Amino acid sequence: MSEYLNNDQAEILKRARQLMPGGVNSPVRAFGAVDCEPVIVASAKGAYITDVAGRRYIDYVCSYGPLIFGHAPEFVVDELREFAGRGTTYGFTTPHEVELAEMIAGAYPACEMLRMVNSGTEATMSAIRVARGCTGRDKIVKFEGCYHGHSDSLLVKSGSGLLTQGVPTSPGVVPALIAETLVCPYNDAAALEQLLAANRGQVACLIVEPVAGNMGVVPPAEGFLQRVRELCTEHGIVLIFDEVITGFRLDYHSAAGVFGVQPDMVCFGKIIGGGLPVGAYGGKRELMEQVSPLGPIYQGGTLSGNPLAMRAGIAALRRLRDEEVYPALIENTAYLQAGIDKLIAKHGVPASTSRCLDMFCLFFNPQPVGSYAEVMACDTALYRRFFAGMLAEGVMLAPSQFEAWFPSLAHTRAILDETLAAVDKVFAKLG
Ligand code: HOZ
Repeated sequence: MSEYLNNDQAEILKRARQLMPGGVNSPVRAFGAVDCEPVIVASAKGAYITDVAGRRYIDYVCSYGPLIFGHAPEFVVDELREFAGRGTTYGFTTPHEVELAEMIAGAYPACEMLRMVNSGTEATMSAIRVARGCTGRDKIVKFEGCYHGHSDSLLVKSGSGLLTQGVPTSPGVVPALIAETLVCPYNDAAALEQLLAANRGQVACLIVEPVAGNMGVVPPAEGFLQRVRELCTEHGIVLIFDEVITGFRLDYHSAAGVFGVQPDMVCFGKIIGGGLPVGAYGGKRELMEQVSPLGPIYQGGTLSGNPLAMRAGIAALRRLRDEEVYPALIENTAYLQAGIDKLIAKHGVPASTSRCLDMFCLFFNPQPVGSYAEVMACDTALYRRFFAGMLAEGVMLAPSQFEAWFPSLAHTRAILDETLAAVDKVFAKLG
C-alpha cells in the first residue's frame, strides 16, 4: 500500500471495489497505469484538491479541462446556490438553456442550431447520427488516438482511457459497426486523401479533435485542418469538430476560431457547463433541422439542458468573455512549459513538451511528438515513476501519460514555481 494511503482511504477503496468495476466510475481513475492506489478526493478549491486523509495536492487534472478558473470559483458556486432552490430538474424547457445556447451560437459561427445533452459522449454519438441520417451514408472517419467518448462507433483505435488500458478498440462493439469506422493517422492529410478516394460516396462524416487532447497534446500540423476541410467539402462529408476539450478552452471562439476553419457540426462538453455535466452538439441549420421533432432523426433526454448545469455554464462563459482570461491562461501554461523545458535540459531527461495555447503535455519521448506513432513511443514506465514522484511531492497529474495537463487561472506564479521545484526534485531521481 502506498504511503499516502491511510486506513480511511483503504476502507473506501475496499467498498468501492466491491461495487464498481475497478472501484471507479471511469477507468483512468483506478490509477492502474501508474501502479499507485487511487486518490480519493474529499474536496477541491482553486488550484488544489484535498483527499479524504486531508492531504492537499496542486491539481493539473482539473477535471480534464473545464476548470479554467480553478475548482469551485465563487461566481459559479453563487450561481448554483441562487438557482438550486428553484428546482434541480424539470423535464421542461427553461430560459437558461436558451441563454446558454445563444452564447454558444454567438461565439461559434458554424453552430447555427444546437441541442444540449449531458456529456461529450452523448454529443458526439448524436452528431454522427445526424450526419448519417442526413447523408444516407454509413461510414465515418476518425483519427487514430483521438477519443470521442465511448459510443460504439467511436470506440475504435481510440485515445484516452483506451490507450491507457492498452485496448484501443473495445470488445463489445459489433464487428459490423467497427467496419463502418475508418481510421486514419492524425496529422496525415495524404493518408486521408487516399482513404476518402477509396471510399468515395460512402462516408457520412469525419470527426476530429482539432487539437488532439486525448493522447497527450498533439497540435494539428500546419495546414492539416484546412486540408481536412477541403477534402470534406469535396466529398460531401459532414465535418465534425469534437471541441469537448478545446471548445471555449483554447479561446472564446474555440479551435475553429483559432485555426480559422469552420466545421459543419461541432460537439462541446464539460467546459460549457462550467464543470457540471453537460454536452451539446450543433451545426449548420439544414443539418440540425433534421433532428426530432423538426425532422426524423431522434435524440432526446430528460436531464438535457439541466437548469443548474446551464446556470454554471452561463456563469463560466460570461467570465470567459473577459479579454484578460485567455492571455493569462496561456501565459501560465507557457511559463510551466518553459520551466519544464529548462529542467529537461538540466537533468538530461529523455522527454519533450508539447503545448497548444493553454493545453500542455510532458511526453517521455525525447523527440518532439506530432503523431500517434510518436505518442506510442513514449516511455510509460518512466512516466509512472515521474507520476509517483510528483504525487509524493504533492502535485496531482493525470494518472496516464496519454492525458493533457490543465493549468488554471488559480495556478498562481507561486504555485507554478512550487510545481517546477517538485519537477526539479523528481527529475533528479529519475536518472
Ligand atoms: N481523456 C478523458 C477526458 N477527455 C479522461 C477522463 C475520463 O475518461 O474519465
